[in-house]
Amino acid sequence: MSPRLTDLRGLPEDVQVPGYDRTTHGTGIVHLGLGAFHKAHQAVYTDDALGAEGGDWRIIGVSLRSTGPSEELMPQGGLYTVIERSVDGTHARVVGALDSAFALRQEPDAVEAALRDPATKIVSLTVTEKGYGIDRATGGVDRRHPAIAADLADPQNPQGVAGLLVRALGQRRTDGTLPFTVLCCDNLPENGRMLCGLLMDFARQVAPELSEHIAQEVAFPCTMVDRITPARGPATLDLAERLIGRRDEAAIEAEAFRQWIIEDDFPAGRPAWDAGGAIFVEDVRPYEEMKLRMLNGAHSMLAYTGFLLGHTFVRDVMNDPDLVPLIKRHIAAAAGTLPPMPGVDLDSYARDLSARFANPHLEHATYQIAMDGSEKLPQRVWAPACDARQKGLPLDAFAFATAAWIRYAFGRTEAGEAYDLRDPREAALRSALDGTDTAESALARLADLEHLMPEELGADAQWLRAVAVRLETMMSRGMRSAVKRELQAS
Ligand code: CS2
Repeated sequence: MSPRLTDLRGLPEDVQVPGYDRTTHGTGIVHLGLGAFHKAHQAVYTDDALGAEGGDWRIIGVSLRSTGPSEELMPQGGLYTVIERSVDGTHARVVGALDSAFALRQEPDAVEAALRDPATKIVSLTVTEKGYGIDRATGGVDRRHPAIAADLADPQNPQGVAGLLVRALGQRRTDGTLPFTVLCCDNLPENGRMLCGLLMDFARQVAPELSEHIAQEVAFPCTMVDRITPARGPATLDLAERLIGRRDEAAIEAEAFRQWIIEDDFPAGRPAWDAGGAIFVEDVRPYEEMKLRMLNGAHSMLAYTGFLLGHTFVRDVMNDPDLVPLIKRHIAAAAGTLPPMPGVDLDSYARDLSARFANPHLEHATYQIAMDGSEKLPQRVWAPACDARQKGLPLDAFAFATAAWIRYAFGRTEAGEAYDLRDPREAALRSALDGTDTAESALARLADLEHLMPEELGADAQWLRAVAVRLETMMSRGMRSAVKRELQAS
């Protein structure tokens, strides 16, 4: 076995390495949610920014729950490899932007100190949609969320995002330190504004004077983030070893494409992320809707449909001639709900998406994307369905995606094999569907679940019929028949 990656000496020439001396740059960012996506996205942009313009912007990464990332990264001094994979080839890049990595559960004091440190100018987050504990109906905290409940009960020992950030912002205020900018990088609509509302509501309940401070003094720029980054497969570490000649326990794989659109609102400064290709705009919303509805919406649709047809990876779905036209139809239907976007060619964006999904080198599991549907479908499928309704556009694509998700939520393959939904509302979904044997009753029970589907859709007979007809075919004749029928009708 090769020696472990601990420094940059003697790496093969074709491996890209940081274009700056790591030891001369201090930290300026704390990142919460140290998963593969952060390592493939914001950390890479920061690496580019450090190479181009320097600055004290290295990152302290924090995992809120797991200990894996810090155990992998700390022995490597924060270094890790991103293996970029596209049809044009495979390219290894060692990223130097991470300074250190902590597991909150093991080192809460180090995390507290990092968030309180005047050097920290930005706190960025990728904790997934379900990580925040937001009540989508009110925009405030969801008291049933485990971390919210724990942090409301014991705000001095926070475990979740709201608890950590509100305590740190309070400490900084007491210390006379300017607040950090909070940069949400999850696939949520108006993610910065959403997080601001969440923190204000949490503060109202534990330290009311802070709520106004957060509203007035803390910046929450919204962002659109994009890079397809599958969960690491068993072959990733061996591939990294072949490419860099070292053992890298923290290596990840991602597509070559990446995009980051950010509202430029960083009162305490920011890295030159534009050096890595990030685009700064005044209003992220059109880009975020484009991505959530076209990319993520199609992803969810193909994940449920593909999983039930026995396709393990997205690339397998893209090799199924029945599914490709339906995926393209979904992408086009999503595009139809968007306002015109000057300077953006939605047709070419759509074509690129199909090519990205078909990337033969990525093992992106349909089961991974299928996770957390109750948190994803509202912005990916139901928001565009509502807009399509209002514009008098066809609802078929959204109804098909919704039916596929409900079929998936029964938790059994067509061969009768049980699987976990891996959804924060798994128990509620399962008990709603338990014993239902008709599509109408399944849909009616889900439409009755609080804070799930928009009321507007639940009350629309045409929509309910469009979903139920498709679900009925999926339940009685199977997914392949439902797909064929859809193809004939479209
Ligand atoms: C995917 C996203 O897992 C999912 O739900 O749709 O993670 C997707 O790969 C990224 O948003 C791409 O930027």
